[in-house]
Amino acid sequence: MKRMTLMHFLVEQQRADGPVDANLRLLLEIVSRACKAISIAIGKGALAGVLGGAGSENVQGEAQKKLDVISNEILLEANEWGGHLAALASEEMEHPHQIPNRYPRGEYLLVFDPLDGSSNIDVNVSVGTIFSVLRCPEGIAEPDESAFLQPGTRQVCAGYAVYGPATLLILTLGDGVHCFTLDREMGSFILTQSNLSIPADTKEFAINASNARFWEPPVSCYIDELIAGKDGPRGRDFKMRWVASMVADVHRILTRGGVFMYPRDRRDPTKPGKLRLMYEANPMAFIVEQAGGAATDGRRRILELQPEHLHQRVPVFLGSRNEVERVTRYHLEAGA
Ligand code: P6P
Repeated sequence: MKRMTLMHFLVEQQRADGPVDANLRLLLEIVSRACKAISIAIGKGALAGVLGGAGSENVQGEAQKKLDVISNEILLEANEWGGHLAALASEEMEHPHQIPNRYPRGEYLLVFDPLDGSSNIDVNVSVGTIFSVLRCPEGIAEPDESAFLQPGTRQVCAGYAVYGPATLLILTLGDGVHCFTLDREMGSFILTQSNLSIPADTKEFAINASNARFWEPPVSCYIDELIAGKDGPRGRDFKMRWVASMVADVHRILTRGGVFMYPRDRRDPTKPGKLRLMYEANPMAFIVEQAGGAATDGRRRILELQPEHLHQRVPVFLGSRNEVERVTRYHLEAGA
């Protein structure tokens, strides 16, 4: 494959009269540069004194890691001045962040999880940044939470960076999924794979099985069948993987197939799942569908859910289409 940088790719996309205009191109170049800075900060680990807790909690009531806060700051500072954004929202901030008056505003809304899976940081396991881009509704000067509450089908683009053995940037603009690998010497993201495709069938499933006693019956039935393997109704054996870092689990599925599940469970009826719709489920669902996979909340297509608040949680079933359709069917057959 001819070496093409992310910038070159975006210029080509802009020429191709697709969704990429100058401001979206600037937005994506800035986000990719912020992900590079996060990758460098993470890569220093204990040498930079950035491991461990920040001594604060985020809006979810979860203890923040120093790198959660650092990553959030990197993305905020990188995106304030460019004139491409109307506002930003993040898992780490209760309310949307307004663009300071000294800078121009643009038409896009950026919503992100600056460092997903950060509980894995201190044990040196892959983590990532997840982002989603929406258009700000017409005529809104100060976008508040309501401006962000759009279904996932309205996403202009979505992507994630995964900070693993290599730092990768995965991006969809609504016309396939593309993978860029960070060339650390050049400091550029290089296109290394285009039009990623998730196999419709798989032998791998990803779920935190320690929550089994809290699952709804359709989930228990589906997982029991996978565990029964060739002696059960599925007639073949399956393997389980669970990194507990959504970006790492989703990237494996994007690369070789699989089904990722974080179901609703009976522990806390106020929390219909752990993962957040706006900056985890929606961007990942957009990417997975663009790669030929499927993504539901057990009953409905994730991208069609109407968000009710910024930090809303949803159950997530995504990945190889035939498996997602099966577990979704089990939910629908079980009724409400
Ligand atoms: P559990 C990370 O905290 C995260 O939000 C996702 O990245 C990951 O898939 C999930 O939570 C892991 O949850 O309950 O297994 O720790």
